[in-house]
Amino acid sequence: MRIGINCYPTFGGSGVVATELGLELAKRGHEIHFITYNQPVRLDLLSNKVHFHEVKVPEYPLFHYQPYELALSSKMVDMVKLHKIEILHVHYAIPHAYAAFMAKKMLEQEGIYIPVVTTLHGTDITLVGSHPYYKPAVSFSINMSDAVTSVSESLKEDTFRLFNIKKDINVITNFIDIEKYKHAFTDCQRGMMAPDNEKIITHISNLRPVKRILDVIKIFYKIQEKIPAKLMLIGEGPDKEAAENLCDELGITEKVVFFGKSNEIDKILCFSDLFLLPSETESFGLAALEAMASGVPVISSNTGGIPEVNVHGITGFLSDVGNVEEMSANAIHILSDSDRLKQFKQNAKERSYIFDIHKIVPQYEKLYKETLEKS
Ligand code: GMT
Repeated sequence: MRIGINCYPTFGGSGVVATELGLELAKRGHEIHFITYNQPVRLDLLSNKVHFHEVKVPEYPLFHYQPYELALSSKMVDMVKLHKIEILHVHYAIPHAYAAFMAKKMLEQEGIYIPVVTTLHGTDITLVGSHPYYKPAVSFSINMSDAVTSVSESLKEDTFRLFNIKKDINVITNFIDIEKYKHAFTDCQRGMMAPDNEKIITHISNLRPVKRILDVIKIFYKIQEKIPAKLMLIGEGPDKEAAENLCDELGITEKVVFFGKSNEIDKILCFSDLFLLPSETESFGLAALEAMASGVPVISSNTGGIPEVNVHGITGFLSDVGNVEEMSANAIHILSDSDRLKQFKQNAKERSYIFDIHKIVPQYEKLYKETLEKS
């Protein structure tokens, strides 16, 4: 199949999932066309099967807001015609599903039919999409998609609860390439990060309010009171400064490393003992899955789709959002006994296998085929 993929080309989970999906589909013989405003961060391999088409938005002083959707839908039209793309798969409804619908309508005028698959990722539904200013357009573009997928059961339920959706929603979970995480802990050069007696706690996110970074710091503060530990924070975002200030206030600045954005999270996860994800809401929690695939247990909130990934008492522990006391007690429980820690690490790794890329990507292929057959 010739498949057009549109996503945010950034470090966020939806862009990562879209990119990894495209690369795997290419390995399986499909021709993939990424249509995005930058080359996606994890797209390091262009080939005769993987193409990147940049959406350019010319600046014009008249516009207070530059019309990105217009440029995107025009680029979709041009690329579908030029490369004979058969199906468009857009990740994150806003504004991609809307732009794809416009492209589809423009192409129809020229006698070309292109089905659109929309994958809902989370905040496009729960935080941003359900805002009254966007809701009618988001509802409309989901209903107009030829097929809709969500990354968890929880997100599917949220979508039906928050929008008037008349379409079926297929749950196709996020995934990871298990092969990439197959390394022994001894390869990790852990000693560069911390002495043997210190535990390494990790958090990876875009440091936005929804991630509750201050809870991450508070949980870590309580852990390090009982167990020698370091905190590795990976990512950039608006709450970074508040996190730095809290570390300073609590006197733990020397124990916290702010890494910034990284393309090598598997290397950082490799020497981690515990992952923290106390988010306010999370449709899936790809970062938690990536941690688990590296054999890192997860202390998380029990919100959204996280319980579909992290299993309470097996791969980590789940608590109510904001329950920092319980989260730190659970973290200390795991970290304080080396046999217990070993068992949780093993459980986390084993659990991640059910989300292996080779099990999930065929579900998208099947959906594309069915959608094309219906059209
Ligand atoms: O978490 C974010 O703020 C980024 C966002 C995105 O669109 O990249 O992540 C969402 O999609 C990921 C991939 O499907 C999910 O793993 C995240 O749970 C989801 N984030 C939220 O729901 C907050």
